[in-house]
Amino acid sequence: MIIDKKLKGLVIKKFSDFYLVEIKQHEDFEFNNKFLCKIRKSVNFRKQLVFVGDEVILNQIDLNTKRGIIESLVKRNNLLERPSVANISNIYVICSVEEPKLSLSQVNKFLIFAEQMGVEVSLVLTKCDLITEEKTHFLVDKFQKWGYQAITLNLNKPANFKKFLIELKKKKCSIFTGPSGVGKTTLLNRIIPGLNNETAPVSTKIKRGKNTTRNVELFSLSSKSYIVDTPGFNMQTLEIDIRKLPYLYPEIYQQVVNQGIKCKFRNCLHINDEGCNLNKNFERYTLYKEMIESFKSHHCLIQGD
Ligand SMILES: Nc1nc2c(ncn2[C@@H]2O[C@H](COP(=O)(O)OP(=O)(O)O)[C@@H](O)[C@H]2O)c(=O)[nH]1
Ligand SMILES: [Mg+2]
Ligand SMILES: [Zn+2]
Repeated sequence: MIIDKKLKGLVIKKFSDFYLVEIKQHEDFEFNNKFLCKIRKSVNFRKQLVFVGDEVILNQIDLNTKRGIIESLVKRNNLLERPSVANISNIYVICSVEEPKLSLSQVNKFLIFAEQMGVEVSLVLTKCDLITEEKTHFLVDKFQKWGYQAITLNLNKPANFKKFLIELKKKKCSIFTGPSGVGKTTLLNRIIPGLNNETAPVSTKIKRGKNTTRNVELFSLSSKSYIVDTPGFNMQTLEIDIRKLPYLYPEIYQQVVNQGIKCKFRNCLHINDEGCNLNKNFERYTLYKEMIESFKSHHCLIQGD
């Protein structure tokens, strides 16, 4: 039976020529809501332009063969590259407090990388079971000052994980990023029942490339929430307009945007004191300054996995 109606769906997985598209339960029909779809040949958008996370309009939905045809693409909000995922609403920067040791400069780079996507950014500290409660509080305090309410995960405190899961179920489409070995895959395996992706301690991790054949896939967490399973972000180049950099630091944009401080020069990078009215008395200022300097000489690389 073919439904003679256009319906909106979400691309949850992409194969070479096919797209797995999920349609939310529709009032008129009862059906398995995943359809294997191809793009209509005559349409004037090219097939490589549809990504996981994209909303598409389907036609000729066949309930027996679970096939459909993609008619058109709904305008997307954003597109993350390498891996390509559309319409992300939340980026969670995952870092471990130990094994591997927390590097503030690395956390900073991942946060900035996430912020430039223009979506909601959160920080998750894993492996808090490896440090004392005092140290955990110290870190939460530190990142609070950076502008982030860090979520702390601890193997001995399942309540923290439950709370995190409840939060994720309220977000439209979340993705994890962060250094290798911090526990991203372990977390995803707990969040998505039956996923069973391979995890490994840093010491035994094989260099990048191991997981790259795995496809990006969206998993539904609730009726309005998805999480992205990805083989990871590879080496990323932070290619950001240097003038935008100050706006990616909550400590700076709060002063500039909310408090309305004005410096003498428009596009002030807040590096020199002359005519600059930024209060530089915040912890991350040194990291900010270093990033500005490194942007002036070369692009700044961060290593994911
Ligand atoms: N102690 C401790 N170890 C963890 C925790 N989460 C993950 N691990 C371990 O950290 C290692 C790396 O985890 P993995 O999920 O592969 O990290 P990924 O590279 O970020 O995907 C594995 O050996 C995990 O068992 C945690 O909360 N506490
Ligand atoms: Mg992993
Ligand atoms: Zn300034």
